Amino acid sequence: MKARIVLLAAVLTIGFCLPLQAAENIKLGVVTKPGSAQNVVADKFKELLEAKSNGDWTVTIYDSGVLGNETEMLQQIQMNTLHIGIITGGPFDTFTPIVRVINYPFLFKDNAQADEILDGPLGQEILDGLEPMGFKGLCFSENGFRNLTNSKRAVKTPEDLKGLKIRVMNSALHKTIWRALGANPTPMAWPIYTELQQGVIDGQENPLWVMEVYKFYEIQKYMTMTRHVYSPHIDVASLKWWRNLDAKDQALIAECMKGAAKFQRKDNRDKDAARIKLLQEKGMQIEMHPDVDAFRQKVASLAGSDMFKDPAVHDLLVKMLEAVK
Ligand code: EAX
Repeated sequence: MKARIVLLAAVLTIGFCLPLQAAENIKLGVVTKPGSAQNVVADKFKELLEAKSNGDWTVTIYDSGVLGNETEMLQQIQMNTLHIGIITGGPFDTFTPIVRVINYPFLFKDNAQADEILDGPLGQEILDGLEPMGFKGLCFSENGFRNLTNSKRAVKTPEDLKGLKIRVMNSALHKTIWRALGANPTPMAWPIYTELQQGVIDGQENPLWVMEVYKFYEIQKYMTMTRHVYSPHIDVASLKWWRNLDAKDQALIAECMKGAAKFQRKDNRDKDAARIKLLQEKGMQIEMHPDVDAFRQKVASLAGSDMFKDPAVHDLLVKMLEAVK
């Protein structure tokens, strides 16, 4: 009898000590709702990882801000209560000024250049630069080139921005950009439909998909194709969590996230032409050819400003500006 109890205890102990056989679950957060750029990345990542791991990994997506705004999700990732986030570049600004280098205005000429730089060594430097803050940067997917919308008037030159209250992301750089352009910037977390509807703010800036998915055409009459900032998502994992994974799992997760990012960037770009048509049909008045040079001149001295006073960040910006020439 005693021997049997000892045997049972031994079996139970071994059972509890063995590595988990059941699927491991990844908790992934996005602030946006289904159909959004971030959600396309999240859905594709889930599909790829669950298929390639033969079910050893499962992914649960928490979307529509159920975990809080993007700043709050980044804090959860730092604490490892959230494993992965697909987070817009802007809100990283409050964690580290290094991301200002990729949110720099009028940086990339086009999509191809954004891909080349962000998938190359400079992009990797930015991802590595997130580690001291507790983030494992996996790769970049995209929100896309940002454009201005507002409810008050057609905007073609920076002069037209005077007095307009424009919502910006929680990013000191974005606020500085819009102040330099002559608008009245108000930082605010996502989502912002109610604030636009109630007139707390006159306008906002985001890529085309946002105007469609969030139905901004209902409450924003004017759009200007400023393409002032190329806005990546940074796809990040909790560094604490990441360091406890074995190398094989790390490689698989990184590969699936890169695959998802690649898929999503193409998907987003393929849909842009149809979006412009749809937004026009919905009644938006779109300024296709604003005076981009005038906008560019207003922010030309930004590289020498306080935003880039950290020498390491400034050096990286100089390298970046050289690379995009
Ligand atoms: O994707 O806060 C913002 O303006 C972001 O672009 C938001 O995540 C929508």
